[in-house]
Amino acid sequence: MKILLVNGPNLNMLGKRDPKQYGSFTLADVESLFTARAAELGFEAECFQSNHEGEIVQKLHEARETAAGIVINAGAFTHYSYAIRDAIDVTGLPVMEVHISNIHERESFRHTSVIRAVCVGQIAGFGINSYIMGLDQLVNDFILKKTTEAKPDVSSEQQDSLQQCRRDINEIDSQLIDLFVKRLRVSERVARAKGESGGAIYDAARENVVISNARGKVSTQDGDAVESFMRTIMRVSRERQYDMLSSQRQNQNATAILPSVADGSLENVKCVAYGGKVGSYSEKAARTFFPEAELKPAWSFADACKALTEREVDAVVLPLANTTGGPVDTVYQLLQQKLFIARFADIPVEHCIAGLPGASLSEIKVVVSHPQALSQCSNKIQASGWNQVNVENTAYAPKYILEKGDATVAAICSRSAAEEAGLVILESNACNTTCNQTRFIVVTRELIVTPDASRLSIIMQLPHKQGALSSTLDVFTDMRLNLAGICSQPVPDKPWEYAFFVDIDAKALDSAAIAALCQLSYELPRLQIMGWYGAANHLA
Ligand code: CA2
Repeated sequence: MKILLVNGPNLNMLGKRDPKQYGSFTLADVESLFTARAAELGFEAECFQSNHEGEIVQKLHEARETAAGIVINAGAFTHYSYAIRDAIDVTGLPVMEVHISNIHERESFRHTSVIRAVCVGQIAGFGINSYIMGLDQLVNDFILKKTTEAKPDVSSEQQDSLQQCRRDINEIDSQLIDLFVKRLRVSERVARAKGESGGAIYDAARENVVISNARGKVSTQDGDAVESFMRTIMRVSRERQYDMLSSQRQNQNATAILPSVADGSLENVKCVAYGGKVGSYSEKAARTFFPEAELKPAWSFADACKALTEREVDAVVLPLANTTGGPVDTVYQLLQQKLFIARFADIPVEHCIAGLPGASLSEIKVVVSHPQALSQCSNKIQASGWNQVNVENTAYAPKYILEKGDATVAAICSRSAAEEAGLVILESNACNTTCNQTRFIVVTRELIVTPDASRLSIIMQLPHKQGALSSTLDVFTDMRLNLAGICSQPVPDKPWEYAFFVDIDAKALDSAAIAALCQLSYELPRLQIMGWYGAANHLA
């Protein structure tokens, strides 16, 4: 089986002039390398070069009968010869377009290839290797695969028209891409103008006019598709504009509160509040975060936050979520005040069942704990048919048991809280899973961004309109940002309104994340930065 290599005008001059652009290898070098590689792949190469359009057209026609595929560097004909384009098309063979130089980085007339849509691919910019890469790709993906792949159950006529459809789509895509890039350039000019005048990037009224004009141009049947297309184009264009503005740190709302360098630290935290009492999981977490600090127990999570806002303590440690029980709703509610997350740690949690001395597991009728701990042990509770009593914190459960003095009532709490109260452990780990973990956070009054920050947490409130959540999430996708988590919580005092808590994987002051913040701060009714923080293993 033969592979034809076609080189177009002036390529016979390779190695004789212009080595900067085309290297110092000659056409003979190209042809012998190509022939050797084709032989390795099990094909015979036929090499052809001409400076004349008609001769190239003629050669392509002949290849219909003689070759299994073609690699072509059509030289400058690439950019304007419809005759060569049509000749490639009539071969019906897989044809790979190659170029020595990267035509997309050169003069603009070289950016267009009129043969691209009738070729299976284009490889440009790898010097003499473009020929080899093109050959490998052609053989492996379009000749060998085709012969080994089971033929789909469609007639050859259908195959032809499918191929034609694909070519048409390739051609249309390449026009769309050119136009879209042109549009992006104009958007950049708009951003520069708005940067100078301070004008808003998002202009809902203008976008609605664009949408209704677009709808007006097409039939009702295509209206929705055209609207979605235009909205996507406008969103991506806005993203480019916000990116430009945020990199100049101009004209921003949310990003104005961000420091320009991430050099914050928790070094000055001397006094820390936590919800619960000595022996609680929160105390253990607070100790993990701050081995040297003075720790102050508070009756509730809300009291701990009050101590922070009233400047009685420098930080608060709170449980945010659990791997079995999910989000700790009260903490999410508290975070909606202007408080910030400065660190997190995931701490394994094992709840035990503890009773009065002399109690036995088989006689227990009621268990007492925080609702989160009860839900983390729900399998055991349901299987045993126990009634449940809620208390404010797992660490308060032992006190409840002591005060009740009833051997049929047991606490679900940490081993240390049980032992401290003098209770006996009736069962060591009553959790539904053996890998139960709680995420604890350090909360501060100010935003502290440490250099090792890896997670950005925000609260967003969305407009009440169709597609609001998905188009907001698209901003993160477009900025190549990974969402580590999202959950919704009711907004206090606003019935049936919800705030979305979003965790984003982003290194401290990452520029894509800043651009996203800049954009969302303009486009959403509310955007609050909750923190840009790292894990607790290295406390700064
Ligand atoms: O980069 C390529 O391979 C090109 O196809 C080369 C063409 C050019 O018109 C295309 O835009 C890109 C030109 C080949 C000219 O070759 C010369 C070789 C040596 C000295 C002068 C020209």
